[in-house]
Amino acid sequence: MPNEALIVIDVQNDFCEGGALAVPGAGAIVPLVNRLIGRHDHVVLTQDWHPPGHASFASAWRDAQPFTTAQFAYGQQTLWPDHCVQGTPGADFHADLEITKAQMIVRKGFHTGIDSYSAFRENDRMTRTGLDGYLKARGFTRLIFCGLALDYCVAWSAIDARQAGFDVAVVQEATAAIDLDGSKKRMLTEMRQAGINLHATA
Ligand code: VGL
Ligand code: ZN
Repeated sequence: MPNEALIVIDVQNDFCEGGALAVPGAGAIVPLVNRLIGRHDHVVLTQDWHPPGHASFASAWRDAQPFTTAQFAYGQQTLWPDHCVQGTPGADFHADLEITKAQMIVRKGFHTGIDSYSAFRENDRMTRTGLDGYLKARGFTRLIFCGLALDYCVAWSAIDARQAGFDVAVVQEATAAIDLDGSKKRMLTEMRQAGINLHATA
């Protein structure tokens, strides 16, 4: 469909088995994501792309452990293990991901003091990545999401896409969740409430 784009979120080594922030079941979605890429004319990829010492890394804080939270200028923020550091193998796309067809690659999380789960707006909820302008300029009205992680970057991106006025579907089978403190159930509910179509299968 000419007005539809597939957005593949953060299918990077650090989120896959053996990576610094491995999401359970991540590797298994790659063939399904590739099948979706094969079926779409317009494909956008996103890449989590943090500088060393990024504020979302627990290691950047004194005595902090990953998977706890800290108070940032913009609010409560989860602290993560160091992951997807710019230019490192962990930040590369999964070796089997079919990236050739991608028309656009959006990098996010590069401001040292601000995390960015969403591909549209950083976690301060104010700094914009420019993706909605790009998609609207290209005439897309319907976005299909897949990738990692369902309950963080996929969910936040999909919800922001709805707020930007797009029709939105998430192909749940082609995602995997971190599920930290009930985040999977919570974000599935939030996505449904936002009017996002949650497809079970690819
Ligand atoms: C992500 C946590 C930290 C994601 C990125 O891609 O879902 N989650 N950075
Ligand atoms: Zn990150």
